[in-house]
Amino acid sequence: MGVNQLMAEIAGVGKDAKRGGYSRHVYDYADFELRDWFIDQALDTGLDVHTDRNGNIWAWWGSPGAGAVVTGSHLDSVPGGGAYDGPLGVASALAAVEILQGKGFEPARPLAVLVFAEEEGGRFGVPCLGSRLLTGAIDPDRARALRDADGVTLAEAAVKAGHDPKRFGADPESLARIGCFVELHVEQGRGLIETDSPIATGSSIIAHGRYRFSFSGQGNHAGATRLTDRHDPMLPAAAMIAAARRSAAAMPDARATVGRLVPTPGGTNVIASSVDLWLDARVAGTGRTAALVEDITAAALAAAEAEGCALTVTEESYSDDVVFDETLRGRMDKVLGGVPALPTGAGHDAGILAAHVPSGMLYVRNPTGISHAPDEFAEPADIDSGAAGLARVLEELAG
Ligand code: HGY
Ligand code: MN
Ligand code: MN
Repeated sequence: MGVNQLMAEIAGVGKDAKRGGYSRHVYDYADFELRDWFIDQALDTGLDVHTDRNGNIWAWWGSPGAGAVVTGSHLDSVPGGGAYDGPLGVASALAAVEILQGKGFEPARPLAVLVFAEEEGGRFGVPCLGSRLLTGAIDPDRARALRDADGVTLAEAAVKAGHDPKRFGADPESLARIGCFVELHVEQGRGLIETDSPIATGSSIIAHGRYRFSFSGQGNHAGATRLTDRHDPMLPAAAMIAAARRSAAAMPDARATVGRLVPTPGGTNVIASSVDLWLDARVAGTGRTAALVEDITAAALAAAEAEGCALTVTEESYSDDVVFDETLRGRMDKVLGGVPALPTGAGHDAGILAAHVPSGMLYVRNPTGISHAPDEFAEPADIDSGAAGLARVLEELAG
């Protein structure tokens, strides 16, 4: 089945009527539906499927073995996300295998399609959770205890999904099978709009981290409490958001975002007792993300003190700069015919794997340049070019 048909099959799964776009999170109903869809498609394509101890799904063409050429991405989304971020890489991987099977290609080495769990961290807050667990980049006890917005732990959600969370953790045997990893992904910026190429390879990913800022003050009555008697955590929270933009603007090509803010108790006529907000900070260069966060934290602390509030800052995840394997990218380039090589500010499982195995990315043009929002888009013709390009890359690597 062609990649556009595969994408059409899942277009209705996990639609978010309230936010728009899609909300598909690990071990929720949409995830179950997408996992079942992927497994059915993979079995129809003659692949052998198994789910590893960390909830990542492997679909093998040939028996699992060392030196495997692995491709894939993720099926989960951010809240209210687009249709392509993640699923396009999975559908393109399935379509690329079918293209190769259709031309009678026989891989000379094992080949697998891999679907990672919870790449966005949309439910449990840590991005690339499945690939971090696989590679040992996160402590399994910490992972098991991660809680979603309803207080459900990853361990509880995994049990409900039929997995055994006691098995979470580094999986050196599975990791050792990967000879190289290539992830196809919708482009999440304007990099390909300014060129006339429908596809590109990935050159690098800038460092990025997530930090939880918790301001606490004194809950109180919105009408009966004079301004002079207040310790309102919303004030330093607002100051921190403005400081994030100010600090990032002062640092070349830095990015700082607060997209999630949760006041407690959250009443219209109530002065909040505490406010949690999450900073997404990204800038290339060793130590520069830390410097950016320090700058923002200093301003947040000063604002908290001025309002008689307290502040704690917790780093929830961090990924260093990634430069994708030059040799692998050269081999991709050879068969793709000199397409652009794009740096990106978006994190990927390929970025986590890059510390362990030669990894690369193949981007498909997004004419809107918008991602993590319902407007994310890719033209069907460019999507076909992506799957065809991925098939050529897999043929080159597994031939
Ligand atoms: O947030 C990111 O960069 C990726 O989409 N997980
Ligand atoms: Mn994403
Ligand atoms: Mn993604």
